[in-house]
Amino acid sequence: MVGRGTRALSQAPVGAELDLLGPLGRSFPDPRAGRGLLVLVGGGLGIPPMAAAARWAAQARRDAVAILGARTARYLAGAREVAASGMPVVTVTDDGSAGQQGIVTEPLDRMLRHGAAAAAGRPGAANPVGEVWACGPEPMLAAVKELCTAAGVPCFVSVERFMGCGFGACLGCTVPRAGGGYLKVCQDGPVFPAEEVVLGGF
Ligand SMILES: Cc1cc2nc3c(=O)[nH]c(=O)nc-3n(C[C@@H](O)[C@H](O)[C@H](O)COP(=O)(O)OP(=O)(O)OC[C@H]3O[C@@H](n4cnc5c(N)ncnc54)[C@H](O)[C@@H]3O)c2cc1C
Ligand code: FES
Repeated sequence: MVGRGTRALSQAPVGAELDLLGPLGRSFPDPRAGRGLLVLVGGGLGIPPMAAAARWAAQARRDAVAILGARTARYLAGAREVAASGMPVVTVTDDGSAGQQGIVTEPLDRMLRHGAAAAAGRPGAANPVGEVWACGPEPMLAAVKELCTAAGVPCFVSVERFMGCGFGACLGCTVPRAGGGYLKVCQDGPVFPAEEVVLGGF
């Protein structure tokens, strides 16, 4: 346990009253509004937030699949909770200690390509992968964005920054906006349409 806040939370007894501020910022879009197969991509510590997203998609009866990746089986925390939503889960680890050996972009690339190939046989048909939601390390988000852009599939990324205030006052959490300027991750995000942000600098 490194941080004071996490230690305090871990030591709070069951039933303790906590003072919380939220919800803040923008979440992933309403899964009922999207079309086609929803692919959730979680990398490392980006897997636990995907458990809530998976439950939301399942409650909305959205056709969805999850791709979860971590360095080793030990770092797959939250994968069981994602699977509990009932959606199929593809697991990858860097060392092959759980699931397929590889990184999350490999199965995502296959899904996007096969989807595009299947759609190619049906003129006018859209790629069956309708939307991708991603949370994880920023190089992973950048790689996921690149694949989705190439496939023409809408992509939403959950971006992380160290946050001072959480409600737009301190400007400590900015991410470059595509086309110039900056966006506040706490208020404008943390979830952004991937094309709105420049990724890779964190
Ligand atoms: C409650 C909570 C909320 C969070 N909220 C957010 C959030 O809003 N946004 C956010 O981004 N993160 C969020 N995170 C995760 C964030 O805290 C971590 O910093 C981040 O996920 C890094 O994890 P890691 O170091 O374990 O990743 P790593 O172990 O370095 O990587 C995990 C996996 O990502 C994939 N990967 C890594 N690098 C690449 C690459 N270059 N190309 C392709 N694939 C790659 C691989 O499959 C790898 O196995 C949250 C975590 C928690 C617990
Ligand atoms: S955390 Fe203060 S502006 Fe975002």
